[in-house]
Amino acid sequence: MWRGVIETYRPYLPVSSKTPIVTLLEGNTPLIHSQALSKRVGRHVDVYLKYEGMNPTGSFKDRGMTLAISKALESKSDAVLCASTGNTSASASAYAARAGLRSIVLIPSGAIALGKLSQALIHGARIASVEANFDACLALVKSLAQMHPVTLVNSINPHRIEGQKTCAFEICDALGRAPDFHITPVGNAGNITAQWKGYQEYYRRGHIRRLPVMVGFQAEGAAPLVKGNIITHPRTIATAIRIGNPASWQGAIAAREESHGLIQTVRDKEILEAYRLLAMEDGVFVEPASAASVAGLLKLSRSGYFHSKRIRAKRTLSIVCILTGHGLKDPERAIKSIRLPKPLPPSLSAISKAVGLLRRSSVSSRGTS
Ligand code: AN7
Repeated sequence: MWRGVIETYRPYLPVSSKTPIVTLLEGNTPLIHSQALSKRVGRHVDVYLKYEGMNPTGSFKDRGMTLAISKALESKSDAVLCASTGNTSASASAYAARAGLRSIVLIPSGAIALGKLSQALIHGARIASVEANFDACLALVKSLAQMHPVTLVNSINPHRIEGQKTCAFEICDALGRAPDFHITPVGNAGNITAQWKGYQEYYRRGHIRRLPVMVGFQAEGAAPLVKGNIITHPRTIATAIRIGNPASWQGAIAAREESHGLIQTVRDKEILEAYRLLAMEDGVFVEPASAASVAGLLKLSRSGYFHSKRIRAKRTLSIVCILTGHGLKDPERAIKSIRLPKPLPPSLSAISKAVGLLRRSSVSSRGTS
């Protein structure tokens, strides 16, 4: 039986026999081969999707939160605090509920997806909906954490990074080696930092013989790491990564430099195309921010990046795209991107016509039926 990321990777994590383990059995998410994307990228390339939306609260945050909340409990904290574009607050409030801790979350008012808000509400978080963006909320929780005896569970909490590195372990365990390329959306940059740390630790322990090239994608209107400066008013439809001053800035740059990787931008239009493509061709429903990795994959592919790498490598290349959050987090976006069906009378002919089920005999007389 799967026992969650802490029990599975205990020797790699800062826990002891005294740590009370708070888990929802996160991790062990599917690594799905995508025939559709492999074909699009080209011959001798295998594209895999690490579907982190399958975690208990629907995002990768659970990997870090199981550890952050377990350590908060161990240190006798009675409340946890975070700022969030939605997923961190969903995860923190669920794990805090399970641990019997109070959770307090600051969210940018009107800027988080409905599913995520509903999670924080139902798990009993005290929610402050702040008239400011995520970066301002993060600055506020840092101050609050200094003034009150509460544990900050944003990714500046090192336990979050420790837990999240298990994503890299799982990918290596599943493939039997590291992928050639690891592509991930980047917002506050905790995840790319954690994933790189995970690969490095597996490398140092001799579990893998090569490290992957780390590739991050930010939304064009929220790309401080690409532009090289803080973005005061970040903009993107991908609300999860609408972040202008990432906390793990240095970690992301180190991952890029040390792995000879890239951090680039994708436009909202490209994100939405990848979002629909994943749903329509792979049957995988993600939230818009998660589609940034696949949008980036396709952008790099069009530029010939993988082709030249493959020629040099003289073998099949493997690429893993991290799909950070579930599509059901943001149902409004799905409904906005596809036309909603109109209500119909309960009549066979009206329904058949609407759903494109033409009777054989009527195919030849289309338009007259
Ligand atoms: C679906 O919940 O920052 O680069 O407050 O929810 O580690 O920040 C969420 C980030 C990617 C970016 N995909 O990860 C929050 C928050 C999804 C996300 C990211 C987030 P980081």
